[in-house]
Amino acid sequence: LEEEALAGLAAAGDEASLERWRAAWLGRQDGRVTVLLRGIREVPQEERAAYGAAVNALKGRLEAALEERRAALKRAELERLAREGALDVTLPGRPQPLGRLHPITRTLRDCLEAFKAMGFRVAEGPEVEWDRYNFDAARIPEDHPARDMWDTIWVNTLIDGKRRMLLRTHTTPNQIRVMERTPQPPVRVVVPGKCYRQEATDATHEWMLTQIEGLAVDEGVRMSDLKGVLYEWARAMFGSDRRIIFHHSYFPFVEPGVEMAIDCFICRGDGRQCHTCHGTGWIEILGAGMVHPEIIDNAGYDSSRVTGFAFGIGVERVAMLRWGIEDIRHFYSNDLRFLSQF
Ligand code: FA5
Repeated sequence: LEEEALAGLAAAGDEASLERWRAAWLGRQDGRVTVLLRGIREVPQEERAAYGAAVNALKGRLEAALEERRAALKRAELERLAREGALDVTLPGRPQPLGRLHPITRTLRDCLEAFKAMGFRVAEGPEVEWDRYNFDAARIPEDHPARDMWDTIWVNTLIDGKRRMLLRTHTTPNQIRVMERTPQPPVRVVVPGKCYRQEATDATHEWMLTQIEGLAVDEGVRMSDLKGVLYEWARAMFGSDRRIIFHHSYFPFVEPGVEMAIDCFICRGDGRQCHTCHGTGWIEILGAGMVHPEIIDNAGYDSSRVTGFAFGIGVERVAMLRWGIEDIRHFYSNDLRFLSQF
Protein backbone atom coordinates (compact mmCIF):
# COMPACT_ATOMS: atom_id res chain seq x y z
CA LEU A 1 0.00 0.00 0.00
CA GLU A 2 2.71 2.43 1.04
CA GLU A 3 4.65 1.69 -2.13
CA GLU A 4 1.57 2.45 -4.25
CA ALA A 5 1.01 5.72 -2.40
CA LEU A 6 4.65 6.83 -2.76
CA ALA A 7 4.69 5.94 -6.46
CA GLY A 8 1.58 8.10 -6.97
CA LEU A 9 3.24 10.95 -5.09
CA ALA A 10 6.41 10.76 -7.18
CA ALA A 11 4.28 11.07 -10.32
CA ALA A 12 2.55 14.27 -9.11
CA GLY A 13 4.37 17.11 -10.87
CA ASP A 14 2.44 20.19 -9.76
CA GLU A 15 0.39 21.65 -6.95
CA ALA A 16 -2.95 20.49 -8.41
CA SER A 17 -1.91 16.84 -8.66
CA LEU A 18 -0.37 17.03 -5.17
CA GLU A 19 -3.77 18.13 -3.87
CA ARG A 20 -5.54 15.30 -5.73
CA TRP A 21 -3.07 12.82 -4.21
CA ARG A 22 -3.65 14.23 -0.71
CA ALA A 23 -7.44 13.91 -1.05
CA ALA A 24 -7.13 10.34 -2.34
CA TRP A 25 -4.87 9.13 0.49
CA LEU A 26 -5.22 11.44 3.45
CA GLY A 27 -8.61 13.09 2.77
CA ARG A 28 -10.84 13.30 5.83
CA GLN A 29 -13.91 11.86 4.11
CA ASP A 30 -12.70 8.81 2.26
CA GLY A 31 -8.96 9.04 1.91
CA ARG A 32 -7.64 5.50 1.87
CA VAL A 33 -5.62 5.91 5.10
CA THR A 34 -8.63 7.52 6.82
CA VAL A 35 -10.75 4.53 5.80
CA LEU A 36 -8.09 2.21 7.25
CA LEU A 37 -8.17 4.08 10.56
CA ARG A 38 -11.95 3.92 10.67
CA GLY A 39 -11.70 0.14 10.07
CA ILE A 40 -10.10 -0.32 13.48
CA ARG A 41 -13.55 -1.25 14.86
CA GLU A 42 -13.53 -4.50 12.95
CA VAL A 43 -10.09 -5.46 14.22
CA PRO A 44 -10.09 -7.96 17.16
CA GLN A 45 -9.59 -6.29 20.55
CA GLU A 46 -6.08 -7.68 21.19
CA GLU A 47 -4.72 -6.54 17.80
CA ARG A 48 -6.19 -3.02 17.84
CA ALA A 49 -3.24 -1.28 19.52
CA ALA A 50 -0.70 -2.64 17.04
CA TYR A 51 -3.03 -1.95 14.09
CA GLY A 52 -3.69 1.62 15.17
CA ALA A 53 0.02 2.33 15.71
CA ALA A 54 0.89 0.91 12.30
CA VAL A 55 -1.75 2.89 10.40
CA ASN A 56 -0.87 6.12 12.28
CA ALA A 57 2.79 5.61 11.48
CA LEU A 58 1.88 5.10 7.81
CA LYS A 59 -0.18 8.28 7.89
CA GLY A 60 2.76 10.20 9.41
CA ARG A 61 5.17 8.90 6.77
CA LEU A 62 2.80 9.83 3.93
CA GLU A 63 2.28 13.33 5.34
CA ALA A 64 6.03 13.83 5.63
CA ALA A 65 6.54 12.50 2.09
CA LEU A 66 3.92 14.95 0.81
CA GLU A 67 5.69 17.92 2.42
CA GLU A 68 9.03 16.69 1.10
CA ARG A 69 7.63 16.39 -2.44
CA ARG A 70 6.04 19.83 -2.24
CA ALA A 71 9.34 21.41 -1.19
CA ALA A 72 11.24 19.58 -3.94
CA LEU A 73 8.86 20.87 -6.58
CA LYS A 74 9.24 24.42 -5.28
CA ARG A 75 13.05 24.14 -5.37
CA ALA A 76 12.96 22.89 -8.94
CA GLU A 77 10.71 25.79 -9.96
CA LEU A 78 13.07 28.33 -8.38
CA GLU A 79 16.04 26.75 -10.09
CA ARG A 80 14.24 26.91 -13.43
CA LEU A 81 13.45 30.62 -12.92
CA ALA A 82 17.03 31.36 -11.94
CA ARG A 83 18.30 29.53 -15.00
CA GLU A 84 15.93 31.12 -17.51
CA GLY A 85 15.62 34.62 -16.09
CA ALA A 86 19.22 35.00 -15.11
CA LEU A 87 20.90 38.34 -15.74
CA ASP A 88 23.26 38.03 -18.69
CA VAL A 89 25.57 41.02 -18.45
CA THR A 90 27.05 40.27 -21.87
CA LEU A 91 23.73 40.96 -23.68
CA PRO A 92 23.73 44.22 -25.66
CA GLY A 93 21.36 46.89 -24.29
CA ARG A 94 17.92 47.31 -25.78
CA PRO A 95 17.67 50.54 -27.76
CA GLN A 96 15.11 52.98 -26.35
CA PRO A 97 13.38 54.56 -29.34
CA LEU A 98 13.22 58.34 -29.00
CA GLY A 99 10.47 60.47 -30.50
CA ARG A 100 11.49 63.51 -32.49
CA LEU A 101 9.96 66.48 -34.25
CA HIS A 102 8.48 65.95 -37.70
CA PRO A 103 10.63 67.61 -40.41
CA ILE A 104 7.74 69.90 -41.33
CA THR A 105 7.33 71.00 -37.71
CA ARG A 106 11.05 71.74 -37.54
CA THR A 107 11.03 73.70 -40.78
CA LEU A 108 7.92 75.60 -39.76
CA ARG A 109 9.46 76.58 -36.43
CA ASP A 110 12.72 77.67 -38.05
CA CYS A 111 10.83 79.84 -40.55
CA LEU A 112 8.81 81.47 -37.77
CA GLU A 113 11.99 82.18 -35.81
CA ALA A 114 13.48 83.96 -38.83
CA PHE A 115 10.38 86.14 -39.19
CA LYS A 116 10.16 86.84 -35.47
CA ALA A 117 13.74 88.10 -35.61
CA MET A 118 12.52 90.63 -38.21
CA GLY A 119 9.76 91.88 -35.93
CA PHE A 120 6.82 89.72 -37.08
CA ARG A 121 4.30 88.44 -34.55
CA VAL A 122 2.77 84.93 -34.88
CA ALA A 123 -1.02 84.47 -35.07
CA GLU A 124 -3.32 81.58 -35.98
CA GLY A 125 -6.69 81.06 -37.67
CA PRO A 126 -9.24 78.28 -38.27
CA GLU A 127 -8.69 75.35 -40.64
CA VAL A 128 -12.43 75.08 -41.33
CA GLU A 129 -13.18 78.43 -42.89
CA TRP A 130 -16.08 80.43 -44.37
CA ASP A 131 -15.97 80.88 -48.14
CA ARG A 132 -16.38 84.60 -47.41
CA TYR A 133 -12.89 84.74 -45.85
CA ASN A 134 -11.22 82.15 -48.06
CA PHE A 135 -12.49 83.69 -51.30
CA ASP A 136 -14.83 86.71 -51.34
CA ALA A 137 -12.86 88.95 -48.99
CA ALA A 138 -9.71 88.04 -50.93
CA ARG A 139 -11.38 89.40 -54.11
CA ILE A 140 -12.31 85.97 -55.47
CA PRO A 141 -16.11 86.21 -55.87
CA GLU A 142 -18.32 83.22 -56.63
CA ASP A 143 -18.11 82.17 -60.28
CA HIS A 144 -14.84 84.05 -60.70
CA PRO A 145 -12.50 81.84 -62.70
CA ALA A 146 -9.74 82.46 -60.13
CA ARG A 147 -11.59 80.09 -57.78
CA ASP A 148 -10.35 77.33 -60.05
CA MET A 149 -6.80 78.12 -58.88
CA TRP A 150 -7.71 76.38 -55.64
CA ASP A 151 -9.57 73.08 -55.94
CA THR A 152 -11.66 73.27 -52.86
CA ILE A 153 -12.69 70.63 -50.34
CA TRP A 154 -16.12 71.78 -49.14
CA VAL A 155 -17.92 70.95 -45.91
CA ASN A 156 -21.25 69.47 -46.92
CA THR A 157 -23.43 71.64 -44.64
CA LEU A 158 -25.86 73.86 -46.57
CA ILE A 159 -26.55 77.38 -45.30
CA ASP A 160 -29.40 79.12 -47.15
CA GLY A 161 -29.17 76.32 -49.72
CA LYS A 162 -25.47 76.87 -50.37
CA ARG A 163 -22.21 75.35 -49.25
CA ARG A 164 -20.51 78.04 -47.23
CA MET A 165 -17.88 76.17 -45.18
CA LEU A 166 -14.68 74.71 -46.55
CA LEU A 167 -11.27 73.49 -45.55
CA ARG A 168 -9.16 76.57 -46.18
CA THR A 169 -7.24 76.28 -49.44
CA HIS A 170 -4.59 78.76 -48.30
CA THR A 171 -3.73 80.84 -45.23
CA THR A 172 -4.70 84.06 -47.03
CA PRO A 173 -8.08 84.40 -45.17
CA ASN A 174 -5.96 85.31 -42.15
CA GLN A 175 -4.90 88.55 -43.83
CA ILE A 176 -8.53 89.63 -43.47
CA ARG A 177 -8.95 88.10 -39.99
CA VAL A 178 -5.83 89.83 -38.65
CA MET A 179 -6.78 93.22 -40.08
CA GLU A 180 -10.29 92.87 -38.62
CA ARG A 181 -8.73 92.46 -35.19
CA THR A 182 -6.25 95.31 -35.63
CA PRO A 183 -8.01 98.72 -35.57
CA GLN A 184 -5.21 100.57 -37.37
CA PRO A 185 -1.76 99.78 -38.85
CA PRO A 186 1.04 98.96 -38.33
CA VAL A 187 0.42 95.26 -38.92
CA ARG A 188 3.32 92.84 -39.06
CA VAL A 189 2.26 89.22 -38.64
CA VAL A 190 2.94 85.65 -39.84
CA VAL A 191 0.20 83.00 -39.71
CA PRO A 192 1.20 79.34 -40.03
CA GLY A 193 -1.25 76.53 -40.66
CA LYS A 194 -2.47 73.53 -42.61
CA CYS A 195 -4.37 73.98 -45.87
CA TYR A 196 -6.26 71.47 -47.99
CA ARG A 197 -6.80 71.12 -51.71
CA GLN A 198 -8.50 68.58 -53.92
CA GLU A 199 -5.26 67.91 -55.70
CA ALA A 200 -3.89 65.14 -57.88
CA THR A 201 -0.75 64.46 -55.88
CA ASP A 202 2.70 64.33 -57.48
CA ALA A 203 6.30 64.90 -56.43
CA THR A 204 5.62 68.52 -55.43
CA HIS A 205 1.87 68.53 -54.69
CA GLU A 206 0.05 67.10 -51.67
CA TRP A 207 -3.64 67.44 -50.80
CA MET A 208 -2.68 68.70 -47.34
CA LEU A 209 -0.01 71.36 -47.18
CA THR A 210 1.41 73.79 -44.66
CA GLN A 211 1.60 77.47 -45.42
CA ILE A 212 2.90 80.55 -43.68
CA GLU A 213 1.02 83.71 -44.52
CA GLY A 214 2.88 86.95 -44.02
CA LEU A 215 1.32 90.39 -43.87
CA ALA A 216 2.83 93.83 -43.26
CA VAL A 217 0.79 97.01 -43.55
CA ASP A 218 2.10 100.46 -42.69
CA GLU A 219 2.89 103.83 -44.17
CA GLY A 220 5.41 103.59 -46.96
CA VAL A 221 5.63 99.78 -47.26
CA ARG A 222 7.08 98.99 -50.68
CA MET A 223 7.86 96.07 -52.96
CA SER A 224 11.53 96.39 -52.03
CA ASP A 225 10.57 95.74 -48.38
CA LEU A 226 8.85 92.54 -49.47
CA LYS A 227 11.91 91.41 -51.40
CA GLY A 228 14.23 92.33 -48.56
CA VAL A 229 12.22 90.35 -46.01
CA LEU A 230 11.98 87.29 -48.26
CA TYR A 231 15.69 87.38 -49.15
CA GLU A 232 16.59 87.63 -45.49
CA TRP A 233 14.31 84.69 -44.63
CA ALA A 234 15.69 82.60 -47.52
CA ARG A 235 19.25 83.27 -46.36
CA ALA A 236 18.33 82.10 -42.87
CA MET A 237 16.78 78.92 -44.24
CA PHE A 238 19.04 77.93 -47.12
CA GLY A 239 22.28 79.81 -46.60
CA SER A 240 23.50 82.56 -48.90
CA ASP A 241 24.68 80.60 -51.95
CA ARG A 242 21.28 79.44 -53.24
CA ARG A 243 19.94 81.22 -56.29
CA ILE A 244 16.56 82.90 -55.97
CA ILE A 245 14.29 84.15 -58.71
CA PHE A 246 11.14 86.30 -58.65
CA HIS A 247 8.77 86.32 -61.54
CA HIS A 248 5.50 87.97 -62.17
CA SER A 249 2.37 86.09 -61.18
CA TYR A 250 -1.31 86.72 -60.67
CA PHE A 251 -3.27 86.48 -57.43
CA PRO A 252 -6.55 88.44 -57.15
CA PHE A 253 -5.63 89.76 -53.70
CA VAL A 254 -2.33 91.41 -54.65
CA GLU A 255 -1.20 93.89 -57.27
CA PRO A 256 1.43 93.38 -58.51
CA GLY A 257 1.84 89.68 -57.74
CA VAL A 258 5.02 87.58 -57.81
CA GLU A 259 6.25 84.06 -57.26
CA MET A 260 9.55 83.22 -55.71
CA ALA A 261 11.47 80.11 -56.72
CA ILE A 262 14.78 78.55 -55.70
CA ASP A 263 17.19 76.64 -57.91
CA CYS A 264 16.30 72.96 -57.96
CA PHE A 265 18.54 70.95 -55.64
CA ILE A 266 18.18 67.79 -57.72
CA CYS A 267 19.36 68.99 -61.12
CA ARG A 268 21.15 72.08 -59.73
CA GLY A 269 19.23 74.20 -62.17
CA ASP A 270 20.10 72.56 -65.48
CA GLY A 271 16.66 70.99 -65.64
CA ARG A 272 17.38 68.00 -67.87
CA GLN A 273 14.98 65.09 -67.16
CA CYS A 274 14.31 66.35 -63.65
CA HIS A 275 11.05 65.06 -62.19
CA THR A 276 11.13 67.33 -59.19
CA CYS A 277 11.30 70.67 -61.01
CA HIS A 278 9.78 69.29 -64.23
CA GLY A 279 12.79 70.43 -66.19
CA THR A 280 12.44 74.11 -65.34
CA GLY A 281 15.46 74.24 -63.02
CA TRP A 282 13.40 76.11 -60.39
CA ILE A 283 11.10 75.11 -57.56
CA GLU A 284 8.37 77.56 -56.67
CA ILE A 285 8.08 78.03 -52.93
CA LEU A 286 5.83 81.01 -52.41
CA GLY A 287 3.40 83.50 -53.83
CA ALA A 288 3.53 87.16 -52.80
CA GLY A 289 2.75 90.71 -53.76
CA MET A 290 1.50 94.13 -52.70
CA VAL A 291 -1.85 93.88 -50.89
CA HIS A 292 -4.63 95.06 -53.19
CA PRO A 293 -5.81 98.58 -52.15
CA GLU A 294 -9.42 97.37 -52.09
CA ILE A 295 -8.54 94.88 -49.33
CA ILE A 296 -6.81 97.62 -47.34
CA ASP A 297 -9.89 99.82 -47.63
CA ASN A 298 -12.28 96.96 -46.78
CA ALA A 299 -10.34 96.49 -43.56
CA GLY A 300 -11.21 100.06 -42.60
CA TYR A 301 -7.71 101.35 -43.33
CA ASP A 302 -6.98 104.19 -45.74
CA SER A 303 -5.24 102.89 -48.85
CA SER A 304 -4.15 106.41 -49.82
CA ARG A 305 -2.13 106.53 -46.61
CA VAL A 306 -0.94 102.95 -45.97
CA THR A 307 0.29 100.13 -48.18
CA GLY A 308 1.14 96.52 -47.49
CA PHE A 309 2.81 93.39 -48.74
CA ALA A 310 1.76 89.77 -48.27
CA PHE A 311 3.23 86.37 -48.98
CA GLY A 312 2.21 82.71 -48.71
CA ILE A 313 5.04 80.19 -48.27
CA GLY A 314 4.73 76.45 -48.95
CA VAL A 315 6.53 74.90 -45.97
CA GLU A 316 6.78 71.38 -47.47
CA ARG A 317 8.61 72.82 -50.47
CA VAL A 318 11.02 74.62 -48.14
CA ALA A 319 11.73 71.38 -46.26
CA MET A 320 12.33 69.56 -49.57
CA LEU A 321 14.85 72.16 -50.65
CA ARG A 322 16.54 72.17 -47.30
CA TRP A 323 17.22 68.47 -47.09
CA GLY A 324 17.16 67.42 -50.73
CA ILE A 325 13.91 65.43 -50.51
CA GLU A 326 12.83 64.60 -54.02
CA ASP A 327 9.18 63.74 -53.32
CA ILE A 328 6.76 65.65 -51.08
CA ARG A 329 4.71 62.50 -50.45
CA HIS A 330 7.40 61.16 -48.10
CA PHE A 331 6.35 63.66 -45.43
CA TYR A 332 2.92 62.20 -44.73
CA SER A 333 3.44 58.55 -45.63
CA ASN A 334 4.36 57.75 -42.01
CA ASP A 335 7.40 55.69 -42.99
CA LEU A 336 9.68 55.63 -39.95
CA ARG A 337 12.71 54.86 -42.14
CA PHE A 338 12.18 58.30 -43.68
CA LEU A 339 11.08 60.19 -40.58
CA SER A 340 13.84 58.97 -38.28
CA GLN A 341 16.50 60.57 -40.51
CA PHE A 342 15.63 64.02 -39.18
C1 FA5 B 1 -1.49 80.82 -52.62
O1 FA5 B 1 -1.97 79.92 -51.93
C2 FA5 B 1 -1.59 82.24 -52.22
N1 FA5 B 1 -2.52 82.37 -51.13
C3 FA5 B 1 -0.20 82.74 -51.85
C4 FA5 B 1 -0.15 84.23 -51.67
C5 FA5 B 1 -0.28 84.79 -50.42
C6 FA5 B 1 0.06 85.05 -52.77
C7 FA5 B 1 -0.21 86.15 -50.24
C8 FA5 B 1 0.11 86.42 -52.62
C9 FA5 B 1 -0.01 86.95 -51.35
P1 FA5 B 1 -0.35 79.16 -54.30
O2 FA5 B 1 -1.56 78.36 -54.60
O3 FA5 B 1 0.61 79.38 -55.41
O4 FA5 B 1 -0.73 80.58 -53.72
O5 FA5 B 1 0.42 78.46 -53.10
C10 FA5 B 1 1.50 79.08 -52.43
C11 FA5 B 1 2.62 78.09 -52.16
O6 FA5 B 1 2.10 76.97 -51.46
C12 FA5 B 1 3.22 77.51 -53.42
O7 FA5 B 1 4.26 78.34 -53.88
C13 FA5 B 1 3.75 76.19 -52.96
O8 FA5 B 1 4.99 76.35 -52.34
C14 FA5 B 1 2.75 75.80 -51.91
N2 FA5 B 1 1.76 74.88 -52.46
C15 FA5 B 1 0.68 75.16 -53.19
N3 FA5 B 1 -0.02 74.07 -53.51
C16 FA5 B 1 0.64 73.04 -52.95
C17 FA5 B 1 0.45 71.62 -52.88
N4 FA5 B 1 -0.60 71.04 -53.45
N5 FA5 B 1 1.34 70.87 -52.21
C18 FA5 B 1 2.39 71.46 -51.62
N6 FA5 B 1 2.65 72.77 -51.63
C19 FA5 B 1 1.78 73.56 -52.29
